Amino acid sequence: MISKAEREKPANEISEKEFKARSRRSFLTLGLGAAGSYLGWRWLRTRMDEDGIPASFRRVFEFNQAVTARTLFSDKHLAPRFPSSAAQLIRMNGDYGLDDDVEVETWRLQLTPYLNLSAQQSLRLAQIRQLPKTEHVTQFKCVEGWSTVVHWGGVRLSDFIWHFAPGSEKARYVGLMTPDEEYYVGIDMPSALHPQTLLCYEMNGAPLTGEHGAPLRLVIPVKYGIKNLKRIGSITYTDQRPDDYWAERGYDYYAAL
Ligand SMILES: Nc1nc2c(c(=O)[nH]1)N[C@H]1C(S)=C(S)[C@@H](COP(=O)(O)O)O[C@H]1N2
Ligand SMILES: [Mo]
Repeated sequence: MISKAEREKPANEISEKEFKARSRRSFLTLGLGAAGSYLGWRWLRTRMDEDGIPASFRRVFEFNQAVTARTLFSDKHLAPRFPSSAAQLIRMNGDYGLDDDVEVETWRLQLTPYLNLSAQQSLRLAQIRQLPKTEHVTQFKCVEGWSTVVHWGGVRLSDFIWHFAPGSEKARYVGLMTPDEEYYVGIDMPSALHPQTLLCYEMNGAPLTGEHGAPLRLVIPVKYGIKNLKRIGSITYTDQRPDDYWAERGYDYYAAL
């Protein structure tokens, strides 16, 4: 379970300055180590890659970056965060469940709490937006082999649960579906409660567009794109493993990164 302090800690991106300082520090540490050996240096010199950085050096640097990402950036296994200047436009991929036009005014999120601990609810976007806004800049990865750094804004799914369906965090799964039920995903509760798991209404500082899942989409950086359901119509808390569109077609149910 995530502590109160952890929940309230902002998931915002680190500043660009800090990001650069961290990279510089790890680079310098490695640089000193490499300089220690003249023979090593000679060997490195013979293996420059296209940027003039020795290939073996780069490999160590990249490995070091990955370790840095895990140890410094992530107390609780946070996905690596990037400066907002690294955010890019993401391609549109996958349009199951996006056929109908959906207006923010008429759209409602149908919420079915765990074991009916509280009543079913039909929520407007304005109600959801009242929860604390959370942003992060993270890498979005599709199983097809591409990735994009995106700046997301919305509310934490954990905040949403505690506010609208307290007790539902005891369920084993969260099931999400598009309004027309054409696309659907199942998320294990630990991943749903992860501090970077968001119900998003903003992308790169602008309101989410229709093709990217307006009015509200799931962004879950600990999982592949297939789990990041666009245009949520319903959320259900349950112990039965919810149906999952791509799991039914042979993909791993958890699609964890
Ligand atoms: N409703 C819906 N959500 C979806 C999909 C889809 O087909 N329909 N495709 C998924 C896949 S495979 C990916 S990679 C991402 C792509 O999100 P994007 O279009 O914002 O880049 O959306 C995910 N969510
Ligand atoms: Mo994808």
